[in-house]
Amino acid sequence: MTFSDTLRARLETAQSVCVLTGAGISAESGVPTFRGEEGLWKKFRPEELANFHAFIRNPDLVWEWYAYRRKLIHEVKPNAGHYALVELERRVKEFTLVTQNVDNLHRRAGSKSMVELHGNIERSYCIDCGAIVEELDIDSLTKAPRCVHCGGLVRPDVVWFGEMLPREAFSRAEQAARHCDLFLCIGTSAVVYPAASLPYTAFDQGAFVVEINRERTELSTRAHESLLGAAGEILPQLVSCFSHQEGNTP
Ligand code: BV8
Ligand code: ZN
Repeated sequence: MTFSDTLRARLETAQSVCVLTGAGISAESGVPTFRGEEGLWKKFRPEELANFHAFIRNPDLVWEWYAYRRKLIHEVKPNAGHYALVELERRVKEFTLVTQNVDNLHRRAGSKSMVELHGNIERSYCIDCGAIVEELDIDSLTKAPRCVHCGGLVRPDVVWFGEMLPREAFSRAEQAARHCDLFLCIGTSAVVYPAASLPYTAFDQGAFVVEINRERTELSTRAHESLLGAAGEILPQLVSCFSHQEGNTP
């Protein structure tokens, strides 16, 4: 892919980079996205599964759906797009990766400076006493487990629709969007708020906003550059344009 001279210049001079990723960056690992033809919402209704009331109404159904997604995630690996962001983190002085994904693939690829806005499917907690549940052999469970301390229902540690994002996580993400000079928005339909507000926050303070997506989104008309294609192909080429900054060579 050829990049414009403006984009190249921005990549070479960027001092502070903020990246927002969505389900699209994991698509090439084999993880289904939410919207689009093969999306999860085509088969399942988010209202029935990704919200607290659905969980209280039918905890075993919701738990089974997350167990299915967790099992699928255990069978896949990070892809070239995830690894390109690990390399980018090594090359720039200030770097924050903000992900909407709950699939843990960025962490498995080796990303360090990262914010999980919507939680992580590998973690669970008790809705009554809040106890974090680690030791459960979750994959063998088909029913929503009960807390060993108080008997309360155990839920996945993900942010459902209608729930607040973790305060510290979102404020870190906002800070990064406010102070970056380059914002990369990768593999997201940019429709779920407040995560989708971050590229606009960056744009409004003068950052150069680049979108990488297989198709155009609501953000495409506002981004300075919209690169159409697969994240796993574009990102390695994009990252190779960043020169190592002193004090950051591995
Ligand atoms: C909140 C986690 C404050 C769990 C998810 C009414 C009542 C309450 C709230 C609202 C309301 N109306 C609107 C809202 C706000 C709501 C919202 O934004 N709704 C939208 C849909 C209109 N937001 C919330 O509820 C948030 N909380 O607002 O709290 C509040 C509280 C009470 C009352 C009012 C307000 C919570 C949002 C978090 C919800 N949790 N999931 C789980 O994963 O199971 S959302 C879900 O969507 C995922 O987390 C996902 O991360 C997120 C965004 O989706 P994407 O990642 O963008 O994925 P998508 O499939 O959409 O797109 C993939 C893209 O990749 C596509 O563009 C595709 O072209 C591209 N692509 C595909 N392959 C590739 C690729 N790109 C590059 N390369 C490829 N190879
Ligand atoms: Zn408990």
